[in-house]
Amino acid sequence: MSRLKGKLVLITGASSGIGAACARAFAERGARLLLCARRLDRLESLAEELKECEVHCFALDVSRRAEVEEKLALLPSEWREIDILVNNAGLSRGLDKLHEAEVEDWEEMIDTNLKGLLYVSRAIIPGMVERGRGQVLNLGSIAGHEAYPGGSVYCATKHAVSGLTKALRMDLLGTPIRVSSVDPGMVETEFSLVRFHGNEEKAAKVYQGLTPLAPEDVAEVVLFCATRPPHVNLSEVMVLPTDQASALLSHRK
Ligand code: NDP
Ligand code: 8X3
Repeated sequence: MSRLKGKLVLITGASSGIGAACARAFAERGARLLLCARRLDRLESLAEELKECEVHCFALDVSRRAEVEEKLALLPSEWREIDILVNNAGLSRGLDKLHEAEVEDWEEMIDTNLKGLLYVSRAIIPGMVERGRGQVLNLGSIAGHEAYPGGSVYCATKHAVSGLTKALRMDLLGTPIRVSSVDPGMVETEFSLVRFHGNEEKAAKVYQGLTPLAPEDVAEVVLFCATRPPHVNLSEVMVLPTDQASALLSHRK
């Protein structure tokens, strides 16, 4: 029987890309899904697609601390005992030199990728500790291991995710709760469109001449982490397209 049957999985940023692909992958294995993001209409369409499975969607901006605390505390009772938290919500804004970049872009990345992930984790992990079961899967990035020009603050947030994931694993040592980070290279999602503030031409260039990962490729890795036996914790998994060797080195035809 699937290890995930009936397990309650909370996925942040499930309205697009990797988060939506994770929702589909967990749904196929019989999990119950709590899906959140800011675009509720997108979540509702996804829930409609997954109607064979139990899904509860709600609008949540992870960067708003009071909203995170309130909405997660007010979940209906049958949706409170979260077994698996997929901290996926995140974005990049801009690819500008640090001394030329927009401060608003930095704040959005820090507030979402770092503070948002922390707010959600702080709200959910105490219940896992109390119940003596749970798993936290954080979406890091190759940008959490390497830096690249123009990526200063995005890379800083993903380095921070790497650091806090390691420390959290230490904090939870002695409990059965597993903590992993899944760290992809280039994945074709709305990520680059968001980075370039909706400029489709610039976004398309990121993947030109190479085969990037699809969001489903990353979801399979997340699912693999979630389906290991309880004594096995994949602490950190980096997954790159074959056409990418490092943050700065890709093969393009
Ligand atoms: P997408 O832009 O396709 O998806 C990002 C998701 O995050 C959306 O569902 C978006 O939903 C949600 N989100 C953004 N801001 C917030 C917020 N404030 N509150 C709640 N949800 C939010 O990009 P990806 O799927 O590629 O990105 C998912 C994760 O993977 C991110 O953490 C990203 O950094 C990471 N990653 C991506 C890589 C890539 O190359 N694509 C590579 C490595 C890591 P909404 O707008 O509806 O709120
Ligand atoms: C997304 C991958 O290389 O664009 O985290 O930063 S990269």
